Amino acid sequence: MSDFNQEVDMSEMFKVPEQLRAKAHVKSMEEYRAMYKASIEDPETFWGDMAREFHWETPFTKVGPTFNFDRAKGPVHMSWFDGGKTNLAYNCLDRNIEKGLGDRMAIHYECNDMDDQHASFTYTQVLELVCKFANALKAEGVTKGDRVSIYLPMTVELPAAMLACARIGAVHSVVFGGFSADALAGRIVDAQSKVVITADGVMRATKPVQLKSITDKACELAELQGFKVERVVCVGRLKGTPYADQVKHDWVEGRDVWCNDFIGSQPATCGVEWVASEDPLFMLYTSGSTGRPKGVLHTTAGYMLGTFATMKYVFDYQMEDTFFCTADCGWITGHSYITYGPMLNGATQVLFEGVPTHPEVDRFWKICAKYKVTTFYTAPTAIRALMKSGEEPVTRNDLSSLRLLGSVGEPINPEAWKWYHRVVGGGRCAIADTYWQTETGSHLLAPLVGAVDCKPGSACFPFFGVEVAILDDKGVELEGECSGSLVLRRPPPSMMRSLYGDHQRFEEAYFSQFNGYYFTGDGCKRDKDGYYWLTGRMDDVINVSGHRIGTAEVESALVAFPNVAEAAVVGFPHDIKGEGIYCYVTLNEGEEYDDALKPKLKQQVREMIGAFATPDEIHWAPGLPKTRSGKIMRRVLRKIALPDYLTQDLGDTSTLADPSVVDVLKANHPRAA
Ligand code: 6R9
Repeated sequence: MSDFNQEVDMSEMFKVPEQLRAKAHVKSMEEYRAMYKASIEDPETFWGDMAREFHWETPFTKVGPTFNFDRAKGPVHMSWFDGGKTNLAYNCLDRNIEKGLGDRMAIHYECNDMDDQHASFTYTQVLELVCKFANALKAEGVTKGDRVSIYLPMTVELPAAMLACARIGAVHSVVFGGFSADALAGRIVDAQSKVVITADGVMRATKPVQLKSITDKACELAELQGFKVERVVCVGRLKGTPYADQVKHDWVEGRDVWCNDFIGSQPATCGVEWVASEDPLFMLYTSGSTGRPKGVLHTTAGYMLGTFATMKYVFDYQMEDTFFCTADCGWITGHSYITYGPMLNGATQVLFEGVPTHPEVDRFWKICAKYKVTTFYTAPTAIRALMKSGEEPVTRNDLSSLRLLGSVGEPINPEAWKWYHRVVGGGRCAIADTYWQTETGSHLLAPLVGAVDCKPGSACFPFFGVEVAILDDKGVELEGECSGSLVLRRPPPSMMRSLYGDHQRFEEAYFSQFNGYYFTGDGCKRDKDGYYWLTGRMDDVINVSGHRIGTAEVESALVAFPNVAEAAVVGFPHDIKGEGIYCYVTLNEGEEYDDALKPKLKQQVREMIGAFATPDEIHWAPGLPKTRSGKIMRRVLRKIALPDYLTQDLGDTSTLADPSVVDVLKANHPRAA
């Protein structure tokens, strides 16, 4: 076992690398503190001045934040930069080109296969592609406020399609390419997207992903739910390549169009739809503790400032940098630190289509060496997986260009932090552990690498404009060294504004736990030096390889299987993935508990959610531990899911309706076999 979830040494400190401090935007703790103070006490100047670096078609009249987090005082709302009109795509592209960056590399596209046709795109070339896309969408009748679903692999068309939507004021809803037809259908129907942009397929390592055929199925499922997709735009990613025959899909005349035909004859310039600061930019579904995924809604100007500022200060972005974020644009990290944050800064970045282990376990490092990457951003799960292959795959590549390493998605265990620092960073790079959420749009906690000495495993301090507090169970703010629920007192600029089409659910999901605060769902400690340490989710959300999965979603996929009566899902510590998915399953009366069923149940979850949500373990549970009022006692289930379940203290089980179910669960434990 790694030291994940174990007690960590909260005093171990890594000093700011001096060569980094010399050039950094923020060079000392005093400077960080002064800027932080200004960002909270004088947002009008701090954020207003920063915002004026962008183009505003109509200047804002107030910086903000204007907000109410207290439901007792009326509906929860928040806004920034009221009165202003701007456009994200314009600020990412046209504005940089006007500044003379037109010939600068925006995107180095690195394909799945090493010998494929990698390509690089300048800012001017990205703008042309975006304009063609935008014109084609307009010709299709897509206008301001319409939703467009995007289900694409990591090719340049993905950020381009997002920016095209932004350019015309349409709202993009990107669905990660690992989601199943069911999941995609649900998201299309919820967003009411008449246009879906997909690809024929893509190779992930040596396996094809059937994106178009999954989209076809999703459209059928949507139609069964009463919603008709009118246009499917298909990027011919594998068309004409040696892999073309690996993908199989239908072609619906009148609905389907190849992307080349869709955008081919469109002009390479396109006017801009100026949108209000608070007009929606995108929605992105994420898992919560209950019910179906939530369509997190982000708006324009605040999101622009949040992603711009964190890219600049947390990654200490400098003109000569080359940035490589390994996330997929289907997750928030790809939205904020591929499509928007880097482009707003005029950065050069790598867009990687493949996986870290193809053709060999050193692919990330090969890419870093090839493009002389300076700033590398990945998830702890990837670091832990690559650690298993030892140091040689890293050290055989020239990684001397690296200066900053980022981490995101889950707590990074100190062991992985130190390996990342020593082996990948050669002991000379800064590490930025960035804590944030789909809901917050950009970093909440992170060290500013030129100013903050780091403690391995801590996300350090709040970013500018982020006012955090730690509350006890009663909702009282704790001072100094403490442990409790992490909340926000006020909205940073890039905070989500609502859940798409369901403001009441938004209030209940995030503002009902503690009056007057936004609840992150995470537990957090603050040590004696004021450093913040995330301790994991406090709700029924599990974090598998940095992917958020609601236990309720996996449960409803399982009970959709004909023989299943009931299911209860919990997380358990997993060496590589951080957490694994552990499912207790009760079959219908009279059904036989046959292990041959287990793979079928796992398949059911893959089909209803996606492969990344495949259960690790299925535990037959003829009975579940329930209280007399019928509530499943999850804390007992979490303990029985541990490898050392036999010696675990299950705590007080006297309120169980039938305490004997616990013995039955121990007796047929899958780990005992
Ligand atoms: C960006 C992203 C958000 C949840 C969040 C928390 C966990 C993310 C973390 C972290 C500890 C970090 N999380 N980063 N926990 N340290 N550096 O991952 O968004 O997919 O919405 O997940 O992930 O539990 O609440 P999202």
